[in-house]
Amino acid sequence: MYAQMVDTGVRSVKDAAAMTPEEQAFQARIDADVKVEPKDWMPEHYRRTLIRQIQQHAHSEIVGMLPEGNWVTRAPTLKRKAILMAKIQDEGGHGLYLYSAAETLGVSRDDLIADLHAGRVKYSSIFNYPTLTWADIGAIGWLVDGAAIMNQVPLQRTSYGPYARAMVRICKEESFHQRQGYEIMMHLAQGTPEQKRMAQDALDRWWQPSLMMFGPPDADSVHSAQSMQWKIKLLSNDELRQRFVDQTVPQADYLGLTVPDPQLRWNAERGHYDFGPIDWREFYDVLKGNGPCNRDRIRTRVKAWEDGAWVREAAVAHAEKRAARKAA
Ligand code: FAQ
Repeated sequence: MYAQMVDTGVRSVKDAAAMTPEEQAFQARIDADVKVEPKDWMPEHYRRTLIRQIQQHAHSEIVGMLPEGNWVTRAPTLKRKAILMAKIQDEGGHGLYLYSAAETLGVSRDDLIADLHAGRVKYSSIFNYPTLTWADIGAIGWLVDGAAIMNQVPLQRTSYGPYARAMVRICKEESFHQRQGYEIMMHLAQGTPEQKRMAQDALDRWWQPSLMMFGPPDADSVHSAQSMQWKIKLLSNDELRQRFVDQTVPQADYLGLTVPDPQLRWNAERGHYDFGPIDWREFYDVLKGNGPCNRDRIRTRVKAWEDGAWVREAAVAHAEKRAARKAA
């Protein structure tokens, strides 16, 4: 179902001697932490890498609304329902900032969305798993938003100005989302034995997919070397994954829940948790479109897009009328 739309064409980084004078000047600005802005000259590969990453990120926010949307009508209380709806709206807003950031690179939002719907571009693997119980909503906030923040806080310093600035508000909101998820888990973990079992079951199912969110191991990450040279990415996939494990394991301990990894243990020498192997076959299988929910997610997005056509048409007609009135 997925095919790679944008081949950045870069598999290894160029050293200064192989760069054109323009590329050298560009790299010097990146090295000096000067932000790249839309009208600045940039290497074509830099532009295409950003379009790939930002659109994948935007699509993830929008598709990420679906697993949670599944629980709006079944949230256990009115307060939980209101909080969940606000969170889902925030994710929609994040998608919109990110599509806007991508548009500054000369692509149209309609084209990006058409590529998502045709299965030509990726969105985060995590959103192809189902939300089976209310505890999954807690686990998404705690683990998925937790992983998203771990990755996105450094992106506030990414080299492309519009992307970095979009991240500032997104990170603030994601950190609220993470806390609301943890609070749901806390209630369940301190609730009846059945509620605690639900919380443990959600952790069991969401742990590995959350670790996969950070992308393949560094040795298999095709884009990392170039993206880090350009400061599109500030930290590597494995580095962020380790930070996430180190931060999250004590939180699970506090909840009285068990991280589903028999090899997990504190390594005093490294000052980090060691953890067991990740099932990368499952990750690549989900990327190929074979996760439990891939087909359903795209079908739902396409339907929402088609059902919303009249709203977009009405908004354009209204904008045209206003512009004509102003010109008259
Ligand atoms: N899922 O060479 P790398 C959220 C692909 S937002 C699917 O390491 P890169 C909010 C990768 O695209 C979550 N595909 O790639 C929320 C590449 O394929 P390509 C999204 C993945 O770009 C919370 C190939 O594997 N966040 O959750 C994944 O250097 C709750 C090789 O990988 C972002 O997008 C994956 N997990 O590093 C919403 C953050 N990982 O394109 C609702 C920005 C890798 O060549 C509820 N993105 N791939 O065909 C990034 O930081 C990076 O793009 C990485 C991947 C770290 C995701």
